[in-house]
Amino acid sequence: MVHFEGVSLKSLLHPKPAGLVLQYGTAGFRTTARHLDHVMFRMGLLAALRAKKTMSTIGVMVTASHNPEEDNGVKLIDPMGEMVAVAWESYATQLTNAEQDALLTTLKDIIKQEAISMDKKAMVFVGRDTRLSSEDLSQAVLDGVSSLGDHSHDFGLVTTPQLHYLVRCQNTNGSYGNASLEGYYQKLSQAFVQITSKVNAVKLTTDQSPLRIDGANGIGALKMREMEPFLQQRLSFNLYNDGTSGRLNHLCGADYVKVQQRSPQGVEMVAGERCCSFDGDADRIVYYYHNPQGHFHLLDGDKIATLISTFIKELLTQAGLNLQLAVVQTAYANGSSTHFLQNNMKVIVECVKTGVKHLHHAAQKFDIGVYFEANGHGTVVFSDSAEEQIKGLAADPSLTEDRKSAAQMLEDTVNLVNQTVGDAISDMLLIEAVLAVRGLSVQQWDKIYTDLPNRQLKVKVADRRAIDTTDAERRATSPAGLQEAIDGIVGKYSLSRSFVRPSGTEDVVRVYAEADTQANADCLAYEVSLAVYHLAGGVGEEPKPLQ
Ligand code: G16
Repeated sequence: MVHFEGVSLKSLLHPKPAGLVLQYGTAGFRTTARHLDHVMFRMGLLAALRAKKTMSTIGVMVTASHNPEEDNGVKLIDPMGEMVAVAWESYATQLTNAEQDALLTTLKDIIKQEAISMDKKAMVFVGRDTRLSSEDLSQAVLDGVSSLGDHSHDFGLVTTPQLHYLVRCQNTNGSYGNASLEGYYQKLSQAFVQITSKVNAVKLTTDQSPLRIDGANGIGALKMREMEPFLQQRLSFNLYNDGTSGRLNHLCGADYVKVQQRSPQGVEMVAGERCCSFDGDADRIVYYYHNPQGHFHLLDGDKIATLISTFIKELLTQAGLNLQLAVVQTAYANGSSTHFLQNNMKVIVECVKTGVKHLHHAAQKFDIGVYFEANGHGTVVFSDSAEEQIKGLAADPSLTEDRKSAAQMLEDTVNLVNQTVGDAISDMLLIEAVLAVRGLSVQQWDKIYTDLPNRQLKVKVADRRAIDTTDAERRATSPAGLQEAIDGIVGKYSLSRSFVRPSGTEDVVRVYAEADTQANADCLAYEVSLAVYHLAGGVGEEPKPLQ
């Protein structure tokens, strides 16, 4: 029996600021941490309901990922480790925005609509990032779960993808791995050691310098330190921005490096040597290096998707496995990457809306779906049948050495990948393994294709919901006249493309532009920003041309 009066009483300890309305965004709720206590309590309630409904363990991660330190947020994790089902996002919004006196009615409505049996106890896994506000906020989640009489396990400081992994392990009786951090480190390290142990024979030609890892002053560096002993010295790396001094995501981290197109502060750059940056909760990664002239070169999610899908495609051919491989991107994917994947690699490419939840589901339609957002958020998903075929082949004693070694490397790749969600640590290990096996330096990887110059900007508007989009966010349907204005501006530049969309994690409109030269991409982005500012209710200073 649930004592709803108890829920009501406990909720008074996590009061909702009257009138505050929040929207479930690209990856959950995200705003200033001051406004999130009631949201966390209520997400604890919702996670418990979801756990009862699915009769599985559900995850709640307290993080605002790439946002500044003063923000926070929450991501809900479904039984197989994926983002919570879209249908439940509206329940999350209803529950979050219900005024205090309507909370119980809203809760009971959800229970009724979903026909949830309240008899059985549920289990919720909770994790948090390193933000100062995260400890109290995760306590609010735990309060929400316990107020319904349900159980929780607090994993404390974890990366977002680690919590996704733990949830999946728990719900698959260990067949995906052991539901512990040690299990995570062991699974990934073992696969990495297996793949790279074959490398000496293949002749290692990749640059021998240690990998420089920028931890964004977040959780990633902490977890790399924990993982280091498991890697058996197969990966030489140095950690920077490890959270011991600088501010989270400030002038560092994957988002800063990608958007600013420059190396982070605090990382010692040596020409030709490879570096990578995680974001605040370690679910994104980008690589980069400086050339001998000191110019910055970025290898973003598109380059990562190309490297990984080429590797898998070659292994499939070598193993003689006929599996359908596809790459899923968003509108932010550089035009050159899409062109290369479709025309040179001849793989299926799909474009979907921003948000890993969209990419993940699109990728699941194929035997092997490689999905990456340009910002470095992505992974690979293998269908059950693909996994079975790979495992079966790897164990087939009648195979030639060549086919057997390809099948075994595919099997190790399956184990190295965190299939639940984009994972900076798992992606990094896979990239390092591919570079080692293929004997590629970061410069050789970079040369696979040349990015079109591009620029991303943000515009502040009174209400970002004024912008609506269609065609996987590539065209704006409102406000009136905006798309026509963008078309007119784009028409003035060569090899150009631009789109705008409301961010689901920050209170801004995002502008993306690409063109034949950096100067043109910058002008295009500026002109489109100006159109957004004037047609969509810009606030504050008018956008200025880039220097
Ligand atoms: C989240 C999502 C990503 C998305 C990013 C930016 O990343 O998980 O899929 O690309 O936000 O979204 P938006 O452009 O809507 O602000 P993270 O790493 O911040 O959780």
